[in-house]
Amino acid sequence: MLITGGAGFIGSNFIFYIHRKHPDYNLLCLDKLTYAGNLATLDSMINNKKFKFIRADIANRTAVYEIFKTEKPDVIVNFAAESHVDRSIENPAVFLETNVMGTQVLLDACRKYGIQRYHQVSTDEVYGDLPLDRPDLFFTEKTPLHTSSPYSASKASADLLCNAYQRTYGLPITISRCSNNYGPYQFPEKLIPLMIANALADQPLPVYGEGLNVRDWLYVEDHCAAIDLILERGKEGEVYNIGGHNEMRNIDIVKLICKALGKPESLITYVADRKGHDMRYAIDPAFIHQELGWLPVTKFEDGIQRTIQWYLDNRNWWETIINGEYQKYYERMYGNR
Ligand code: NAD
Ligand code: TDX
Repeated sequence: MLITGGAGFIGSNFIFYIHRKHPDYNLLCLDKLTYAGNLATLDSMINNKKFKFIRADIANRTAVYEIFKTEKPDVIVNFAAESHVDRSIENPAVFLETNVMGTQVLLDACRKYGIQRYHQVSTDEVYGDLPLDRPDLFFTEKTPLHTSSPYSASKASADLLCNAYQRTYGLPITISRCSNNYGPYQFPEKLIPLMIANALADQPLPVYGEGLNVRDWLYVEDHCAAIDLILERGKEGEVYNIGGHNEMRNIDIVKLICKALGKPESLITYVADRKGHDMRYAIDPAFIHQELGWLPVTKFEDGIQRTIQWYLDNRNWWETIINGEYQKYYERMYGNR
């Protein structure tokens, strides 16, 4: 199984999950190790005989073809992406390069060398957003694509390419669109780890706008389990929405983190809103439940406690990141906000 982007947040959790669940699988991780990829995350796998790591860019056709030629993967799960909305607003180009062109290179490699299954890890952001005053509305697999940010536009483009390669060339492709993930090893530029890290340092907690935007949070392992099921029993050409009906306002998440860490809510600082900020995401997971029997197992109350404890126990992992290139990004993003 070739796992691209496996040195990032969800990809690394997927590698751990798959290795536990299917210890006989040979796993190959391909990752460019951008600012978001961290080989230290994969420390526990590096010397494992069932695991191999190759540093490469999915948009580098020569490198990708060479890997397909020599490694002959049966299955590929594509997590590799530029994944942060705020960075896509700053600089969209690299999002198109990795998320669109990179996906195309992988699909072409599958055409050339053959594949049993290509799985594209997509996002609920391809559906755009829902209004706050219509709690009865949810994203289903039939909801039209309607993107807001360069990030979501690049992910939707990749999905359309996957559909086209499935229909035109008959490639065995599945797509999943998941809601917001949280859990261990998430890069501290994203809401939950950023607030944990800042709170622990008694730094301001920058909430965009009024903090009323709603996200539908899923523990990362539940996402991994859903992908594993899709690989085993999903139907080629199908899209599966993944989410656990766990909608929360940003401000409530930040207050919960303050409480859990014994920090005052006076740290909360309202800052300029994100441009084009999506109001509400909410997945209807009925299809994957009915078709594959998937249901999330981790309750938010447990998952968030486990996540906060993980960041307390693994300070070294995220403090190293925060002390590096990330500092310049933080200054650019939040300095004059
Ligand atoms: P992440 O940013 O933590 O990790 C991305 C990984 O991809 C990193 O290891 C990075 O080095 C690697 N990468 C980037 N560009 C690459 C390239 N050109 N070639 C090879 N590797 C490259 O992202 P994440 O949060 O783990 O997200 C993984 C996937 O899941 C993405 O496709 C994202 O769109 C999707 N997704 C994320 C969420 C979420 O809440 N985080 C929700 C739904 C879907
Ligand atoms: O400092 C912050 N303050 C703040 O109020 C940050 C970083 C975020 N926010 C808000 C913006 C969003 O409404 O919190 C919410 C969550 O923000 P992010 O963690 O950046 O996630 P989001 O934009 O919702 O996108 C995430 O979920 C879908 C992932 O980053 C994507 O990769 C995934 O596709």
